[in-house]
Amino acid sequence: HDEEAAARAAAATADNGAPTIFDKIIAKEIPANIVYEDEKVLAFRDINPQAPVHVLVIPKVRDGLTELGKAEERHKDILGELMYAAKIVAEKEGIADGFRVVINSGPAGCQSVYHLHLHVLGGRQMKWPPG
Ligand code: D5M
Repeated sequence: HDEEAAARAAAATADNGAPTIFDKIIAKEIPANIVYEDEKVLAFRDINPQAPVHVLVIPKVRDGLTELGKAEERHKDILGELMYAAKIVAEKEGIADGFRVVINSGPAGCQSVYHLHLHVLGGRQMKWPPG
């Protein structure tokens, strides 16, 4: 059944608090095409780009922030840092006049990597609604 397969796929990628591939990118154990980095955030090109510019912005320390739906009060500062870094990335990539920021949260939000990340997308005309 399609529904069963979808449920299995969602469960397979649901948040279990385990380290993710992004920890290896932060530790520079696997390569990434880094476009911006500061003390708190790292931004690198998505391996499966959905637009001419597709950059992921992540906190260098996850601190339990696996998904936006599980954010707590203590995460408010880093959430602001991530949003501001998205704007810096857009400027660096030359798309500051028009771009999109997406956060997928949880299985129904189509999240696949449980280390909170902002998708910064641009370089083409974006459409609404997203899928
Ligand atoms: O988005 C997770 C995103 O992470 C998805 O667009 C692919 C991307 N990804 C996965 N592995 C890598 C590596 N190694 N480098 C760069 N990008 C990667 P989500 O919102 O969780 O569906």
